[in-house]
Amino acid sequence: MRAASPPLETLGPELLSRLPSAIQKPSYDRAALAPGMAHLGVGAFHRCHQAEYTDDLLSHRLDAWGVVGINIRPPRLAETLGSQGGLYTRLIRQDNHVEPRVIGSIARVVDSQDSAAPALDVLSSPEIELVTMTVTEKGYCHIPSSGALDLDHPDIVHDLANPTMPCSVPGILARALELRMASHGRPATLLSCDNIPTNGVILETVVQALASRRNNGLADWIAGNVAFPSAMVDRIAPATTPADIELVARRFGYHDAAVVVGEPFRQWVIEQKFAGRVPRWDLVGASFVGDVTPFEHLKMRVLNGAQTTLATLGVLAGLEHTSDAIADPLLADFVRRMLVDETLPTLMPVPGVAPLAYVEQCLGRLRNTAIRHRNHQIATDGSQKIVQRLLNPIRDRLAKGESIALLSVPVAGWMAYLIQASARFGKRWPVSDPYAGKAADIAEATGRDPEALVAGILAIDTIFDPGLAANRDFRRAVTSALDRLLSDDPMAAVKRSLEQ
Ligand code: CS2
Repeated sequence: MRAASPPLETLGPELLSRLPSAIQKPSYDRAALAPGMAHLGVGAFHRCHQAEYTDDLLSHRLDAWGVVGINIRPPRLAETLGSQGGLYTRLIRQDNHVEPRVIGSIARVVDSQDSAAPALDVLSSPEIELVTMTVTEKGYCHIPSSGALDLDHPDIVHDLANPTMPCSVPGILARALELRMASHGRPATLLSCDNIPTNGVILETVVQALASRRNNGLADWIAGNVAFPSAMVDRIAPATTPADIELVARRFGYHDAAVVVGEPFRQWVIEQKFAGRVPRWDLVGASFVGDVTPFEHLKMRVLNGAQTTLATLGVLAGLEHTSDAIADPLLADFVRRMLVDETLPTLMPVPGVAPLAYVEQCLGRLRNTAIRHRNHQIATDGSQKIVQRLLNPIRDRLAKGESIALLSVPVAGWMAYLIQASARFGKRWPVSDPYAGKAADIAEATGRDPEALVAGILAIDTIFDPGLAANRDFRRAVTSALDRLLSDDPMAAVKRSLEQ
């Protein structure tokens, strides 16, 4: 009988010097890091993006910023990153190629899921000069169609009643700034790294909406001392799976519960608008620019638009990952035609970018078979994503009287996904979207008649602004696409949309 193999050692500071030489690791003194910034929402994307840029700065001795990572929502960080001293493995994967690196820029982690107090302690301390965040689109508690704070959001209702012990991201940030104003008064930069257009403006709007209700000068203090730059962030980094943890164990011989996997491509364009110091991320590949708008539109409408299209149509066709969906010639053809014919003409010129080459680069990235990005993951919270990815280019085209025959198909795909996914995928992947319940109610009330169904869903004015919802061309295009998707095999429906 073979003896059971000993349990693998877990990644941590003691293991660093014994890691296989193929693994790049922090060469700087982590004990000397002075955490000048905090990050809210330490998920796969942060670990694969901003934390890596900061690690680059530290590795090249260009700056000495460390990060305090905070989660105010699950998962808890203490048992994973915390017990590994903040260290984790970042794998860059392209088809058969794997490039491992241990990242050390997260100096400390804080769990604040049970109460806002631990997060407020960090965010209000004078050492913290910058707060970055990846809290997902819905974390801002804004109304997607208008960008205003959603005063009916249950977390905002809670925070208005309990301003000193808030639970939402805007509430926690407003309270932290209030504590800063009342104690040391030091300025701060709050840098959103979520996929929302003008994310800095949205963040400022939701924080100021709460601050202006305080009547203690907070709103004015924020206006004079806090900067909210917008940023465009890009790297495909799906949620970590047990297979990723297993890969590290098998190939490199240690256990790491906080592994992240990303593609080689990365981009970060940040509006140059700071209060106080900011890490020199521009020295390691990020760009500081005067206006991020053209970059945001390009990325959200092309890359993210393609992802949402492949995800919703792919899921309906029973395809698991983005790379499976784009491997289907019909879906690939559909997405390319949609992007080239309808999306690109809505974009403003972007310095240094050739639009057609950018489309091909994005499609190439989505074909990377080593990135197991589940269509269901991308379809999650679709209601918070379609405005910037699909509805904004649709609105621009309608204003010029241009066709939206292709862009309306993924909008209908999103509706079909919301309506059909629970029945079709059930417990395997429950639909997760703040509007899933509402869509199901509308489907039931209308007996799934496409015209009534579309009318019901377009009446959700927090997603569809009234002007768009009332547009007859839009309504007609979405209704006919939804009709086909609900009655045909989804692939046949996509084919018919291309033949129109
Ligand atoms: C994806 C994004 O899940 C999603 O919504 O579309 O996370 C996407 O992978 C990133 O924006 C890429 O930068």
